[in-house]
Amino acid sequence: MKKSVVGMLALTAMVSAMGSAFAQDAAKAPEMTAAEKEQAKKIYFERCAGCHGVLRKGATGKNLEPHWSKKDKDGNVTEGGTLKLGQNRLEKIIGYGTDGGMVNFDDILTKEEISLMSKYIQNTPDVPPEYSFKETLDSWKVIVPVDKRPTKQMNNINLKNVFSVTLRDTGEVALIDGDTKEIRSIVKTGYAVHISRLSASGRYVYVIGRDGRLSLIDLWMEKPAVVAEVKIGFDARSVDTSKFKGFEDKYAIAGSYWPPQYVIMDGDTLKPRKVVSTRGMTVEGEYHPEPRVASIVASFIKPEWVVNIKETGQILLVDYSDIENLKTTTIASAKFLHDGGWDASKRYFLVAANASNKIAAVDTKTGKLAALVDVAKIPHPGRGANFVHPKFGPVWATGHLGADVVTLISTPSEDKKNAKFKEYNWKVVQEIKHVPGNLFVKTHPKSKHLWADSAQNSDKDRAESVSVWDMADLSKPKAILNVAKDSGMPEAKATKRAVHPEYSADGKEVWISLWGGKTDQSAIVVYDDATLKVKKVITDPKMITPTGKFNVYNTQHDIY
Ligand code: DHE
Repeated sequence: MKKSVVGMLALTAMVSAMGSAFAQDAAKAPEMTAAEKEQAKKIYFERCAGCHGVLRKGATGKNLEPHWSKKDKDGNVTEGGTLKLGQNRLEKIIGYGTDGGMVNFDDILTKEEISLMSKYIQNTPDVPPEYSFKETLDSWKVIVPVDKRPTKQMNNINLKNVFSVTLRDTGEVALIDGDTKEIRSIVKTGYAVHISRLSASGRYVYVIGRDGRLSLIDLWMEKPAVVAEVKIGFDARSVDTSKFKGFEDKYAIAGSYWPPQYVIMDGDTLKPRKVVSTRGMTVEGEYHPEPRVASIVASFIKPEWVVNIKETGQILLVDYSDIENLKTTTIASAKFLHDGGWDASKRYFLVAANASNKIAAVDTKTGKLAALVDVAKIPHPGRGANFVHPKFGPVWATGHLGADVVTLISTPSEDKKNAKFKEYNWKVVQEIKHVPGNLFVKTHPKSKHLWADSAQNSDKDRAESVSVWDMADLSKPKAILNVAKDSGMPEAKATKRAVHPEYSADGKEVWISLWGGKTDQSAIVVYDDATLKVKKVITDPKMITPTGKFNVYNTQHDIY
């Protein structure tokens, strides 16, 4: 046979082998109707994309691409993609969760939905559309123009002690008077608001929905209401405002998960000014198509925002003093940046690189990485907690989703009386025994207590409880409070997760959300921080799935 014919045959054989391999994989991916795909796409966005990514490349959660594989150093495949896992295994993982930190979805999704999602993730992910500056601008709405807004506070609410409470599944935020515990207003917002942040003056609350809708609430109105809105992307988690002297209430910035970009806006109207993409190289030098914007925080010492890019592990210091000629410092840390908070001096921002099991600390004074601290599995601090440890001096605390500890990291202090603790700086000085599934830790400068939830723990009793330590004796919790029982609400089969401790402005009360099912009435249980006794249970038929609660004063001043 002629050489070229042999070559042709070999090529044909290779193409047909490839074809059949693809055909085989394609055949293995379960078929779905257009309607099933649409339904699954919606559930994926609402429940899965946050951890696994829109393109399913993984971050906090595992990679969910059909053909993905993980190899060891010798090239042997150690883990396969969703096609390799197959329908039965996927249904079990989604239903019952994993030891790796994935929660069980059998009380959130029906059996049919779990089966549907298992099919969906064996199919190739769709790439959602981009979202331009023009589209952002077109979505912008001013509901009450600045000159039609009050010039002074028109209500009798103590604006230093309001709580902006996410009602996750109704797409609303409840503004609750911290003094009287009355719901003063419920405003319509984007879907599943993630966080509320305050303007430097404390007048405006900014809330960002998972669907990218950013709403601006004016607390001075007789009944606080939304005065402006803009859609900054399709999927979002973070927002903050300009807090440096001379820029108070001037700008807002919101970060998007999809498309991966951030938007700078005018602070009092949300008029979009600039969209900046975050696509680029990871700290390991690989291109990533979906580097999502995780936490954003405003510096008090410079006209800068700290913008944490999840998949690339790059921390951006975005200088907003001249947004037309935007200057950005890019600091390499570790992949999978997520949530974080300031140290007590507000010079260092500590952010969890959660799936890298590290905490990155950035020095916002020098614009450099101060430390990359190895910690236990999947740190999840929320904003963390600052206090003075009896033996190690100033520390910042983080909880963990994947480990049974609360980690204390020593932080620098310019106060001479703390000079003796310098040798501990940026070291893990203690791991306090807790349980896995901790989402948020919290304390207050006026409190003696450290609070930690265990909302994602697989045990119902623990998921419904919070632990409280006396900071003078961290050897064991002073109390484990079963918030569900303390609420006096009827028992339910579904877990009511006790989540997100938040202090009142005076540091005397701790508010915990009891996050029940979508159709259950939930509650906020208010504890007296000194006695650990229930002071008030805030319930209302309108109180559906409360999650994050943001005391406006503590949020405005980053007190935690
Ligand atoms: Fe959050 C903070 C992302 C799941 C409640 N969450 C944050 C931040 C990010 C983030 C990036 C930091 C914002 C900042 O400070 O600028 N959260 C994500 C996710 O990607 C994830 C893992 C999955 C998802 O699909 O969203 C996720 N988060 C949850 C929840 O399931 C929680 C408990 C309830 C909910 O809203 O769905 C939840 N996240 C919160 C809260 C904060 C938060 C209450 C703010 C903590 C604070 O005290 O500031």
